[in-house]
Amino acid sequence: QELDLNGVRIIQEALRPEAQVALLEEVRGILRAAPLVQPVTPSGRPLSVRMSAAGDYGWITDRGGYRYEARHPNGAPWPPIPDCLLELWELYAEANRLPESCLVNWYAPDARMGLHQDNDEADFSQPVLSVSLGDEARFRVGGINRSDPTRSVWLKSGDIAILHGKARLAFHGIDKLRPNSSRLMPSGGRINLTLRVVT
Ligand code: MD3
Ligand code: FE
Repeated sequence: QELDLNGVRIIQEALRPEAQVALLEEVRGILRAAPLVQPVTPSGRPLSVRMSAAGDYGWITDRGGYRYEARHPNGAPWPPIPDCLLELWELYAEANRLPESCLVNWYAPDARMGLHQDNDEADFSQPVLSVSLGDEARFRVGGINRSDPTRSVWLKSGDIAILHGKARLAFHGIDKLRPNSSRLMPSGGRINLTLRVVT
């Protein structure tokens, strides 16, 4: 039920099925106000993951670089972070600040996320909390150097991961999804929510 992967704390089945359904409804509300976009890297390569956000800031990448912005690319402010997510932060993050951003990552069945480091935030002493919904995903985490050995685990719908301490700057990524592995979204795919302190 609880697992440690290179310093990443994983709480399996933290959300019961009913809580997952309720959270999915909140995510649909976020996406009505802030539609998913397919971001491109600064070099112009599209990511396979589509993204949106809630909170004071959302993470953006385009020809202008990687950064946090207070508005959706369409000019609208990001919608607020749902209370149920703030409660999960309170319960699990052991942070001394409130989250300023909830990144919404949408994985179509063939989407991936290459090994990367999250370093666009100003305060690495604050954790990142991630919630997975929908199809299972092979999550890989290494160390603070790209060449460090990695370990991997399947993240399932309702699992929470907390990245704190040394793991906060660990390289990590999503290798692949397991198709039709969850009944939460019958048409498949995966949503990952990450709560972060940004400033
Ligand atoms: C380890 N998301 O949004 S969540 C990301 O499943 C991201 O969408 C993946 O990597 C996803 O940046 C993985 C788990 C996660 C999130 C942030 C981390 C692991 C992390 C930050 C540092 C180390
Ligand atoms: Fe990341």
